[in-house]
Amino acid sequence: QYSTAAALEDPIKPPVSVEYDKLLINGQFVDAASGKTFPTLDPRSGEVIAHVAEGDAEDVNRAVAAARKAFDEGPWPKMTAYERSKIMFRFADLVEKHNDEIAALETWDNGKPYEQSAQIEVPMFARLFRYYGGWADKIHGLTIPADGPHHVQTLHEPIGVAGQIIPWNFPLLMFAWKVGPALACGNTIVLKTAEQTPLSALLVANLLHEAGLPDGVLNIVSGFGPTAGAALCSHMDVDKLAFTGSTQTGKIVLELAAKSNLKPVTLELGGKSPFIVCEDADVDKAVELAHFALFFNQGQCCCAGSRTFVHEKVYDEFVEKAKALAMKRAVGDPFKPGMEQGPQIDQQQFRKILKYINSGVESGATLEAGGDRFGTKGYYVQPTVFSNVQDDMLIAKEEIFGPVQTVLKFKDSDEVIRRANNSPFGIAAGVFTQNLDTANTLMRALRVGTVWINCFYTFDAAIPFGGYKMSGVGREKGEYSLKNYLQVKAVVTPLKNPAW
Ligand code: TXE
Repeated sequence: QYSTAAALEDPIKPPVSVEYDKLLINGQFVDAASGKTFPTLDPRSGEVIAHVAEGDAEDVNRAVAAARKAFDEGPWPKMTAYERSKIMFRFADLVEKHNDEIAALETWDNGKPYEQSAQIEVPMFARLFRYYGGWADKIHGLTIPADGPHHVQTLHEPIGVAGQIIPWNFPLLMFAWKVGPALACGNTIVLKTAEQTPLSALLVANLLHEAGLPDGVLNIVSGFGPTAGAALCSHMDVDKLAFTGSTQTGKIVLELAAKSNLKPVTLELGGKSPFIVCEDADVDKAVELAHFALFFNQGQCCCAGSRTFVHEKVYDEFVEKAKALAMKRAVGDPFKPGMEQGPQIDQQQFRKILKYINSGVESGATLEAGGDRFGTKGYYVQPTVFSNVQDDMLIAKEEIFGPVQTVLKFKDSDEVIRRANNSPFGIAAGVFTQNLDTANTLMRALRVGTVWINCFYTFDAAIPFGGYKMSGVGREKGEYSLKNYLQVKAVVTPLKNPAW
């Protein structure tokens, strides 16, 4: 079954080297004030890729001061919107020019297949910056016909210094989702990357400066959550926070914002998304899409279709085919062509996933495929499928964030709606059906931020994304994301001659 595992003993040498390993403050790459560094590890082997400057509260203070100055004194927020958009377009061009280098660094630090980085994520990153660059000169307020002899208008102004904290599952795309709209609206930024994946952000930030970004507009503090992250959340001079990560940490972020200066917070958190296969489904296609919905990116997606609900009429056939497909999945060194799955991000996540697999077995679910680590080196996990999963099992309730598919059986629409919605999360759902009425019913009944019907992970820059319930607050991407980074100022002037 997993015959290539032996090849993992000798990881392929990545076609890139690490050039940027310091903090980015006021346009300069600098050491941490403490002089400390931390290792970032290769998930294929656990070996050190580089030692990166480790920012803490003092570095956050320096970075926020630089961002504050760049906001208050300009030129960024005061530049013409067209000038800002041109810099963002130029940046997208540079990203495309350096596509393979950026992709290789992303894969080395994160473990995702190189082909995924090079053919999907880096191009999508450039697309996101073009999308937001296109918005920069289309952001404007309204004139409002209020009662009384007044001229009323709104100004849409940048909110100020944005603090942004991102995770490790999509280091580049999370950078684009956060930095793109903030720049388009004229804000300045302090970004804290995830401690597992600090490298690609520093590389692209250098290109952003090459494209003409003024010093101090984007500052990057690599480091850990409870030190650098918490300092950013508590900072009195940060005007807005955007966070992507676990629900547990999201609560801390919100609390720190409330306890300091009540800065507004957008959160994009965990999930346990239903993927619903209806009785009329073409089973072969449903199996393929459900597989993609769960296993893509090593299962490390907040909106992974991690509760696969299958109608009883097609359940047995679905399970057999889902098992066969999982066992065929190409797992291996992410730099090897044709690989679909690389290692998990780190030892902590690797152990967490294996623990959930054990819990699935212990709670009586049927292990159809996988169930163990893959090979003996690094953080690879076998593509795993459980059938006969019940709603009250931990593997059906909690976010596993790994390549573990849990298949549950249902009888009718009302039942599956009730069970799908019976979760504290509400980030996304997949629906697989040929029946328009079923699709219409489910899309309205599901309490989630995105419903993909007969598709999954369609992530166009223009489509808003975010969670209901404990999956988050606010929306990213699309036009909706702009309002996270704007203040609305109402301006009222009396009219001397109300007749005109
Ligand atoms: O998340 P954390 P972790 C889920 C997934 C995963 C679990 C734990 O289930 O298994 O979370 O992952 C920063 N103040 N998701 O531990 O801790 C941290 O440094 C401020 C879902 O990696 O939330 C990193 O930059 N910041 C998810 C970021 O928060 C703090 C993506 C995310 O880390 C902090 C990742 C603090 N006190 C994990 N503590 C998604 N929604 O896509 C940590 N951080």
